[in-house]
Amino acid sequence: MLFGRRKKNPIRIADKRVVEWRYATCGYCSTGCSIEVGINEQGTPVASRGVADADVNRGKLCIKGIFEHELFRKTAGRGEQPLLRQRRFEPFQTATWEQALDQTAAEITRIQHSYGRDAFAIVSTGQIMTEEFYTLGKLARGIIGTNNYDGNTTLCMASAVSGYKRSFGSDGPPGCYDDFEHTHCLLAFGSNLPEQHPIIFWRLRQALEKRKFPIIVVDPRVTMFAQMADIHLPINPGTDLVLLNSLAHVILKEHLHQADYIAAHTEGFDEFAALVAQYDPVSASRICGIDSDTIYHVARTYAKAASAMSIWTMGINQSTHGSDGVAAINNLNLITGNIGRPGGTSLSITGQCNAMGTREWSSCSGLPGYRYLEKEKDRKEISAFWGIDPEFLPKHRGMFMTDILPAIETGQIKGLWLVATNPMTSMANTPRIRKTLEKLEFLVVQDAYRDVETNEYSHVYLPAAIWGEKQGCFTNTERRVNLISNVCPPYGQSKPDLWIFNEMAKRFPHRQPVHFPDTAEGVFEEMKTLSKGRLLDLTGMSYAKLEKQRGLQWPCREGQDAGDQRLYTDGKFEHPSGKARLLALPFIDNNERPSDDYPFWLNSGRVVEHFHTRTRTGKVGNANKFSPIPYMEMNPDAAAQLGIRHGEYARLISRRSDAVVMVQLTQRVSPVKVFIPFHFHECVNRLTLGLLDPHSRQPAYKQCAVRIEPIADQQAAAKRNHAARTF
Ligand SMILES: Nc1nc2c(c(=O)[nH]1)N[C@H]1C(S)=C(S)[C@@H](COP(=O)(O)OP(=O)(O)OC[C@H]3O[C@@H](n4cnc5c(=O)[nH]c(N)nc54)[C@H](O)[C@@H]3O)O[C@H]1N2
Ligand SMILES: Nc1nc2c(c(=O)[nH]1)N[C@H]1C(S)=C(S)[C@@H](COP(=O)(O)OP(=O)(O)OC[C@H]3O[C@@H](n4cnc5c(=O)[nH]c(N)nc54)[C@H](O)[C@@H]3O)O[C@H]1N2
Ligand code: SF4
Ligand SMILES: [Mo]
Repeated sequence: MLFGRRKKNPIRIADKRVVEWRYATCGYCSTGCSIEVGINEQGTPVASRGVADADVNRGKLCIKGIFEHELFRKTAGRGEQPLLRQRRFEPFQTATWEQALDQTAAEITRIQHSYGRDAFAIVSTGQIMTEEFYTLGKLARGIIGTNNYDGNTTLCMASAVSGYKRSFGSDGPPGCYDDFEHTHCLLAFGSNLPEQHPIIFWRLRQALEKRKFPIIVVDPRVTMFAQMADIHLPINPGTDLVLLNSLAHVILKEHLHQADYIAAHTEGFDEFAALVAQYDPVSASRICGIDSDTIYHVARTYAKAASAMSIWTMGINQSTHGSDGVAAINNLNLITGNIGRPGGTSLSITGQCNAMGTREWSSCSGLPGYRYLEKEKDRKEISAFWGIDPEFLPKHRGMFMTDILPAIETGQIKGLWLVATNPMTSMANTPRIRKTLEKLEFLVVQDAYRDVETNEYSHVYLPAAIWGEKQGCFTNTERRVNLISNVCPPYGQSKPDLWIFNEMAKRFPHRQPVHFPDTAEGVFEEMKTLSKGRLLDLTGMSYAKLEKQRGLQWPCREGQDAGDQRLYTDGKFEHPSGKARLLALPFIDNNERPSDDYPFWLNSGRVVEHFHTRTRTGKVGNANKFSPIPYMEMNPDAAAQLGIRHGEYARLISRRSDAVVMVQLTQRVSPVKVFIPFHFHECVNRLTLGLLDPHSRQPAYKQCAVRIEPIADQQAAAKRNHAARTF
């Protein structure tokens, strides 16, 4: 008997006539997949493939990576040449690079002279190369000299950075993907790994195929990850800290903690134990919505596992107690002795392709190489190395991105330079951001795409080259430094960000004579020198070695063949005492909550096919076609009560503003919650409040209250939506 089709119809892969494959690293998420872009005889990028011998992705790519070569050909909306205008909203005039850079430098100088050095702010990103971050940091701190310099990583990784610093004395995720191969229990908080980090998820699946271990997913929504988990904890929004304190409560009460590890390697135990004593599972369950039996079960499973690891992403970081949530995850791993061991770790899954590079080298929150502005020794070291007056450096970090925008509102900041970030779409409360940007005397937008919404408010637009059009490194979630090497030339007259920063530095000759290497490799060598002997030692790396070994994890010291897989393996931490800190973290309930007028919890996040504000995936047909318009996940019972049907448009109203979305009915969300992907302009962020975490200043994008109304005129809503969304 014959099963299946008699005649197989093998998939034919079109011959793209590739003559050369060029090595790079994917420019979307922080997984850090090694990619090769195929070039045809005409020099056009025509295909992408995963690199088989790269440890991260082992030949695989996700849907975004596999179509990445299309970015070099789909040039709709790309910036071809610099643009200038005297007044915002007037038509732009094309300009030469000279004119655009001169104009920008003149405005920076004017604003600083009139209002003080800190009245000009700079906000960068997690999406340029580490060499570019380092150079921008040198320019911002050493030449322009503004303390109001930060990155969009405040929207993304700030809570992880802050939590790691508070617990371990330094930033730096201590684990790696190989931990999946060794762990006996994985606990994931607010992370939808299969969609947001598909290849890290694939690594996890591979480990699970060899050896079964429990997967526990904490997420208010039934995500793809929750669906494959052994245990799903549908937590009440914004209450992870309560659950974490309660897990610790059970572990201490039942003596499941590692007393020897705690005594040898931590401090603060007594205060911590006294605090978690108040979080018995019955009381905790009333706040976090997870029943007490399940809390006991998870606590015992985690603590009794031979090794256990926690991962988390935005469900923790984007919260009013994001930093505390991170520190509480670190607490859990410290009391169970799960730090720096194979399969035992506290691993922040990072976000953007180079979210790590900005944390390490950008000088946004401090000085390069995890140095602090607050430490005199660090200021002296860097000022001597750059050749600047140490007094020129501020003694404390300045404003975070989320404080810079309100400071424009109050007139404290008059000029802004945005590098590779699109706050008009990505910041909470769009109507407020709109009014804020209108107040600026001068805005310069440096972005690969001129159609990026924020550019509507700029005076100068500087067109940047995208990742494959330049050279440099990204650091991924497991601290692996990966190389990208000039896959093709920059589009039009666009220029690598490194070139733009170097050219800008030349326009402040009267300030301080600082050396700026011309090439990315020259900058990398400078960073290596500064990294020597530090936690993030790079001295054992070179560009050639990075390509040959498909990335290297830091620390990688001189003479080392490969980098260290894990941090803190000896139980020594970066606090002056050498110990990690167990922190007592009381829960404060300060979120906006559903009420009679606004009865739904609004949650927001991502889908696999899109990246952020869609400047890129919105133009790639094979990504955009899956969700070309904004939509909302809504529970069928809640929709029925309001008379809303699947596929219809509905209006959401929050205390900030309103938005119209198409309704997708699904059991993924409970009747009191809705979820909207944040990729669309004038959509979910018109509604969000974005209360800030007190330590990290990261916005709580995932919790606010809305009301939902059906729309009578469906045709008008569809027309409006279609017109507004298609590129
Ligand atoms: N396809 C794709 N991949 C991406 C990106 C992209 O835009 N598209 N962006 C990259 C970037 S920069 C980032 S930061 C990462 C983000 O990666 P993730 O954090 O995994 O993605 P999100 O969808 O933002 O949020 C994850 C989950 O948090 C849950 N959540 C909401 N509130 C809570 C809560 O109170 N507690 C808990 N425990 N969970 C909660 C949401 O329901 C959601 O499922 O993805 C990276 N990868
Ligand atoms: N409601 C809600 N809002 C959110 C989130 C959420 O979960 N919910 N998540 C937040 C998070 S985690 C993040 S990371 C932010 C992301 O928010 P943004 O950083 O504002 O979003 P992107 O679309 O990634 O913007 C990056 C820009 O850089 C440009 N670009 C790409 N490569 C280059 C380059 O090499 N050089 C230059 N100069 N430009 C380049 C792109 O065209 C794009 O315009 O959004 C945040 N906003
Ligand atoms: S998992 Fe992330 S890094 Fe890998 S191909 Fe997909 S988007 Fe790129
Ligand atoms: Mo992010």
